[in-house]
Amino acid sequence: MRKVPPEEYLTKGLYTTLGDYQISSVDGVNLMAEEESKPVLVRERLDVCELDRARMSLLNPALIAQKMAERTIDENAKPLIEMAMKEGIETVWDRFEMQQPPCKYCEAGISCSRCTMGPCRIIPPHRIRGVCGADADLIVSRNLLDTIATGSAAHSDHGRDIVETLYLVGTGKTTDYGIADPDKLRLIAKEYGIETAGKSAHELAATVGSAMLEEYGMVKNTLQFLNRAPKATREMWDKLGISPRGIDREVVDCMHRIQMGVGADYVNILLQGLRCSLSDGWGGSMMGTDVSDVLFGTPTIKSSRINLGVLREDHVNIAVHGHNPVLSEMVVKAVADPELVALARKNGAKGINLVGLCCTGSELLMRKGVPMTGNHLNQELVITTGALEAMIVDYQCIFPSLPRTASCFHTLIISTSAKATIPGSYFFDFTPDKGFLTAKAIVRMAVENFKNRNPKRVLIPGTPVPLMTGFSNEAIKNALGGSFKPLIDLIAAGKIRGAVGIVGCNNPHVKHDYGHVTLSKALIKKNILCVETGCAAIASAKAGLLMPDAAALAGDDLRAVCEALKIPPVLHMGSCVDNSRILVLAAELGNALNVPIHKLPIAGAAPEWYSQKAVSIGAYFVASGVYTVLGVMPHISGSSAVVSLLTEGLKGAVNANFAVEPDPVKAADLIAAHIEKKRTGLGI
Ligand code: XCC
Ligand code: SF4
Repeated sequence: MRKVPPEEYLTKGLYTTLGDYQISSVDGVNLMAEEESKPVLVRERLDVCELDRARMSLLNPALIAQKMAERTIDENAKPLIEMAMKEGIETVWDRFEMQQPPCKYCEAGISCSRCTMGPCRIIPPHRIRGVCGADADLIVSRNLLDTIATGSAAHSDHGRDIVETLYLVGTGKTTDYGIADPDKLRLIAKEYGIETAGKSAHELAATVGSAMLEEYGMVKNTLQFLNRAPKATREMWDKLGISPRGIDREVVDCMHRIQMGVGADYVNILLQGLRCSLSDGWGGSMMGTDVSDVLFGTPTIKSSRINLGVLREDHVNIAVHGHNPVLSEMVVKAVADPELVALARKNGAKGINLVGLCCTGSELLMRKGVPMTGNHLNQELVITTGALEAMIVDYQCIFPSLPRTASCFHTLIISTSAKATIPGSYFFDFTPDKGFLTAKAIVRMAVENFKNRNPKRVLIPGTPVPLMTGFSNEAIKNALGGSFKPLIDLIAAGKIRGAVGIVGCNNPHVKHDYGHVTLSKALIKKNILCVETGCAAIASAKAGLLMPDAAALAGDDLRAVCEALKIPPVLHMGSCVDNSRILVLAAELGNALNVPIHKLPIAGAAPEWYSQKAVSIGAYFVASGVYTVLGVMPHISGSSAVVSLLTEGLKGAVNANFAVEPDPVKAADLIAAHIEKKRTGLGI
């Protein structure tokens, strides 16, 4: 295949169209099947595999066995990790090893390259200020604010895409999507003070969509959903001056403060971090969750299956990876299209098997029961099964290296967001106005690719684990008979000591899934209910904790509750934007008891977090009054002032703080002690 020189790449526009380069088929795949939606090869098709694999020397089998055991507790992942090492297919763990040891200045957060007077590092005792005069406290806090703003922007921009879709549905600019939960839309409209009488769901969609889009700007100067929080919590924010004003505004304010010569006081900088995170949790993410429920349905309790074993040898396998249900919901529709199913059969497959990965997988799992392959560190392994025809990605948490992994197999990586084009992927410009047509073209490409699969290279390990999902607040209330009162009574009676939101990612710093599963098990043993989202929930699911029979692992009281209600001791509440469901749950408990969130016997934990988004989540948990324990140390150790503010000082401001504890068993002890203290405070 002809390589595209960069100058040509630039002059021909952002993408190299397949037409320009006469690539009408790759490995026999007809890429021009759909007239309306044509894929575009981003830059060039990667074919680095042979070279790379030759470069990786043959490892001794004992070392392979040792690494396999050290890297994960996911039994289905192990055979694939082993195969990848034997065949020299690079994975995240190999790259992690190659990055060791890390730069100690970056790790401590005391390097700065914000401007060209630098880059600067703080090296005590003499080099204690950057060229501009910034000291360690300022450099660390600016770096942290940058991280929070990035995470908040990612969540909130995802929320914007969902809200925009609602608006397009309401104004008739797309007919591919409908209003799946008009009742929820009406409730939201009322919260916004919008008259609902006599209005159709579509009219309301337009009005609510427009009102929500306004909250991204700065005319209104407040966010509607902040009013869901208990009054005392809102007063705390106002007093501290951290009530968010507008979603985009808070992100821009952060970026302004970290420009050289603006923010100079680390306390002021970190407070803005809290404000920006609140605009994510109670703003962008909460809109993302609620509007996704309106468009695609509020999750109800249902069953499904999980792990790499959900791939099927005799089916066309398609994985959706990323975060945005606007794409994945259309793919769900497309894989059921009779024409495409017939095409799959014509190509020799028994049908089309759609599976999820990471948060977009959680969205589909919660609402549709679509089976799930795994979490963040499973993403390359899904490809190495050799049974995946296409991985369709949107944005966030997608390894840029996926096309390299795919080049060792027949798998196509299909990117769909103009924000996240990936060299070596086939790009479809996915927009809601022609969502279904594009999804169909993508699925057709995957189906046609089935004949390129090499059956000799297929390795689908093990059998899937069953799970129970769909625990939206609405579904939990339903299961409890219509309100949270029975839950409150159980907590008051001490049958459930409290609840913990376990959230966040995988990170090669931690043995894959070990942090999540160990912490969850330790907490349920102490009669503490776990509510989980994102990759944490997926880890627990793979370990069987999302099944009612996992109650056998819980303490006696929690076990009895789970058995009576026929629910698991670990509840799956959704993707990472759905951490807003945990905020709403906390708010509703606080409102019912008429106390601020910080007085509740609840906590948060992120045992394996990696992402900037996770920092924003942790920050809005703490800013909302939820004590939060991290399993991975953020890059802040270079400033004892910042560390002490986050782990102690914040108690005086938001009545909550961060703790860092890499050992999940010890983290469970910290959390249990905190919950008991809060129970005493409430007199229960
Ligand atoms: Fe990404 Fe959301 Fe983290 Fe998983 S948990 S690694 S952010 S997919 Ni959200
Ligand atoms: Fe150095 Fe200050 Fe520039 Fe950072 S902002 S690179 S500390 S001079």
